[in-house]
This record gives sequence, structure tokens and C-alpha cells, in this order.
Amino acid sequence: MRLFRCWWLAAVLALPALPSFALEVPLTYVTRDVNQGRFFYARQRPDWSTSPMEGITSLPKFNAAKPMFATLTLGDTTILMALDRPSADEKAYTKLYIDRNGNRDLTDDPVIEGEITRPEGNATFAQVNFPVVDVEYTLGEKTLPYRMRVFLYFQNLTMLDATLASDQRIENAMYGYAEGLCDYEAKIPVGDTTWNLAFVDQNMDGRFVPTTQRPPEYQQAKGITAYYPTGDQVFVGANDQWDYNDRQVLGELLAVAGGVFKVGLDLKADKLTMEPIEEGLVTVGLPDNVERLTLFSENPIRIVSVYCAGKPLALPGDAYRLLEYQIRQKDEQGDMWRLEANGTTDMKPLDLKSGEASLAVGEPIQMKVDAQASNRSVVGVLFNREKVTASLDFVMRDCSGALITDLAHESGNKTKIKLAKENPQRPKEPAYVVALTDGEVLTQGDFRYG
Ligand SMILES: [Ca+2]
Ligand SMILES: [Ca+2]
Repeated sequence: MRLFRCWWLAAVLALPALPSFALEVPLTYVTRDVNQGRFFYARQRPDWSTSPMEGITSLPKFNAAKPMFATLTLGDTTILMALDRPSADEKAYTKLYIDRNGNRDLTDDPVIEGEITRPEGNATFAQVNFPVVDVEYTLGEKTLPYRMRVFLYFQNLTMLDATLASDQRIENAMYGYAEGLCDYEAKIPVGDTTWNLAFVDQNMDGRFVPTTQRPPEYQQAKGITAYYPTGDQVFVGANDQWDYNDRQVLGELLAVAGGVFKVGLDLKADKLTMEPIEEGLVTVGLPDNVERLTLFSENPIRIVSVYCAGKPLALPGDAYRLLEYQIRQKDEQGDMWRLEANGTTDMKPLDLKSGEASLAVGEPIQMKVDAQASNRSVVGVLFNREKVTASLDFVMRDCSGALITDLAHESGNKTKIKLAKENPQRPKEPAYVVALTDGEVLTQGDFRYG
């Protein structure tokens, strides 16, 4: 299957270029409903504790012997949250107080009633969803709105009181999340076109500050360590109909429409500034099917978000590592496919320090199976073969060594590529055969998507 090709950039579209002076456009605060919020995935898991935080002036009268507390820091404000039970003998926490006005007093905030759901046949698990709440926080002198909600998972309700009584970590019994349901949007007119931008406060701190921290790493398989794209997100497009797959990490620099800009979000003044960078730019060769690309330079750490849109790309002459990219391409039948990948630590950096260079990503895809036996005893393997279990992980890397994190059939129904039976958005699961070296087949089957 050679679906994603390593084409070099060939097409240079005659789109109007962005102006070469600093742009200032209004930023609009936009709220989302719960389902759209999930799409955008701004989420925090605060630390819940049975001790109230310091500096609290007034607490309501709680039903629970051990109410739970957490804080969320938005801008310069610490938002206090407290969970209570509807009665002393109920186990799940379905009452929530949020210090909506940030005055460290929870008695002037109305109680928020959550709805409990329990999967059938599972007495220990419960989920509690609380309705959407609008809170306020300050950034300098300015008071800003923030729409959010809280939801809880109780892993084991029967063990919850024992966990609380023995001062074990609450995380053993409960996962409590806060989810952001708002973003900021801007429209940039360029000739006849309007570029649409949305900014999502993924780390829920009420600020948009591109990270200067090295991206975290995770080991996907033996010998493959990938960068984990994390931080606030930017969505760029010629229209504002984004979905979750259109996200990318927000960098200090944004390359869009043939230009590269230093991006500044000023929430205090409700404006977005985009300052063009014109000095020291070096041309980057890139396959023409790459839609989104996020790179970072190492000294210092500076993230660059690139939205390609068929325009030639030029970046400051630095050395970059790949954080993530996304390719969209039609197959021979016209069906649309999407491929996403994360950069890995052993990839060759893109070095623009001594002139133009190319980043080859996409096909050909390298496939690897990582096998891990659970029983490592050779004697056990030889004499007790039927009790040996092994896990097989199927890993795909692209031609550059990037780790493929998603391969999806987005639209169309004419493709000749076999699709997964239960999920037509995926290609058919690869099959495996485990055999001895003499050819005797031990087992066979299909991989499952994880
Ligand atoms: Ca309050
Ligand atoms: Ca943020």
C-alpha cells in the first residue's frame, strides 16, 4: 500500500501573501457545548485532597465527613473546588462547589448538582458529570470569563471510604477532571481570503504562552522514543469548520500563507498580533501533501507551528526537530486519507543553518512488530508451551523514522484499500502468524486497534 508519497513541494499556488507589517486583529472569546469541548480536549486532572487548601475564608456546611478539595489556577486566580456527598451515607460525590468569582469564599457560590451514571453489572464503577459552569479569573487588571465543567470517575466505590480513611492517594479510587469549554478565535483578511485561527487553552491555565520546555518523550516500543506533542493548541484553516484532527501545538512562531510570524495573544487587550519575520529565512523542501507540521529548535527551545496550504515554506535558519505532522491525501479512487505522526528522538534534525534543506516525511512506511513474552523462563517456554503468553505490538514509522500515530480513512466509499469491519475509518487490521522456525504454526490472528 503506497498511499502517502514522498513528493517534494512542486505546486506554488498564487495565494495573496500576508502583509509584511505587524498585524493586529481582534480576538473573540467563544464558548463550546460539551460535545464540542471534548473535541477540543482542553483538560486538566487537578490533585484532589481531603484537606482544604490554605487561604480559604469560608466553606459551606458539608454532608460528607471527608469532602474533597482541589484548585485550578487560571491566570492570576486560584479557583477553589470542593466535592460533597448528597448525604452522609452516599458514596459518590455528586455535589460540587466552584469559587466562580475567585474570592476564596465557597459559601457565595451555588451548589452544582452532578448526575451519576453506573454501567450495568458493575457496582463499583461510577461516573459523575457536572453541568457547565462559567467562572471568572483575572489576568493583571482584566477580568476574563472561562467556561468549564468537572467530571469524575470512581474506579471503586466500595473501596473509596477505605482509601479516604487510610490517607491513601485518592487517585487510587477517583479520577477528577476539569475540562475547558472555550477558545479564542481570530480572522485574518488576506486579499479575497480570510484565514481563520482558533486557540485552545489545552493546559487550562488561562494563558497562551508557547512552551520553552523540551517536549516530553515516551517510549512506544523497544528502541522507539517519540516526542509527545503537548501545550496549548492552534487550529488554522481557510474556514472555521475545524475538528479535533486539525489541532497542532501552538508555537512562538506560526508559518502560514507563505509567511512566518511571531504570534502574540494579548487576552487583556482582546487582540492577536502577528509580527512578520523576514530576516535570515531559509527555504524548506517539504512533501506537498503535508498539511500541518510542528517543529522545535533546541537551543533555546522554540516551537514553530506550520500550516502549509500549498505555499512554499521558509523558516529562520536554525536546526529543528520534528514534533508532529499531518498529511491529508486522496487515494487512486478519490477517497480521502489522513496520516498523523510524532517525531522520534533518533530522527535526523532538519538543519537549515547552512542553507536550504528538505524534510522527507510520509511513505514508504516501515512496519515493525515488538514481541514481549510474559514468561521469560526458557525452561517454562520449552516444557510448558501452552502457558506462555506474549504481547505483539504493531508499530509503523514513516520514511524519516517518525512514529505514525493515526491512519484514518476520512471520506469517500470507493477505496480499494480494505477497511476494518467494525470501524470503516481504519484500514483493515494486519494479520499475524506465530510459527516455529521449522514452520509449525503456533497461533494466528489479526492485530486489534488500541
Ligand atoms: Ca466565591
Ligand atoms: Ca495555556
